[in-house]
Amino acid sequence: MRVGTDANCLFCKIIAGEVPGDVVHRDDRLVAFRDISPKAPLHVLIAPRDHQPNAAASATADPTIVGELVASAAVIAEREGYGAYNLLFNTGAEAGQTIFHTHLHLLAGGITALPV
Ligand code: IU
Repeated sequence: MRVGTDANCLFCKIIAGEVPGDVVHRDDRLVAFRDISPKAPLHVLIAPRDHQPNAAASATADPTIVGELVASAAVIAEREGYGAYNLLFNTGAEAGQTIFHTHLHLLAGGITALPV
């Protein structure tokens, strides 16, 4: 599958390593990095390399990718020492989405505020 990027997208730049990010996992399909403004002791964003504006668009473009994000969240949470966690996709500006590159919020250890 051809991986699309958007030259104006911050998360595309973090994924490409052009902008620094606290990356906790990267592979050929996705990149995971710590949220710059964490809302829980563990707050990681897991983003597909392929630029799509939200999770629904990613699921349409690449039907397996959303499952891969969720599976990656489980691995990262366990590695960070958390057996329980919350997952969230904000979709649409009215729902609090601010970065229009698909990302799954992984939160664990006690949410202090919703990441919206
Ligand atoms: P949202 O679902 O689009 O609202 O989430 C965007 C997240 O990206 C939000 O939690 C920000 O704190 C986070 N973030 C980041 O980790 N690094 C950045 O440089 C910027 C935003 I700008």
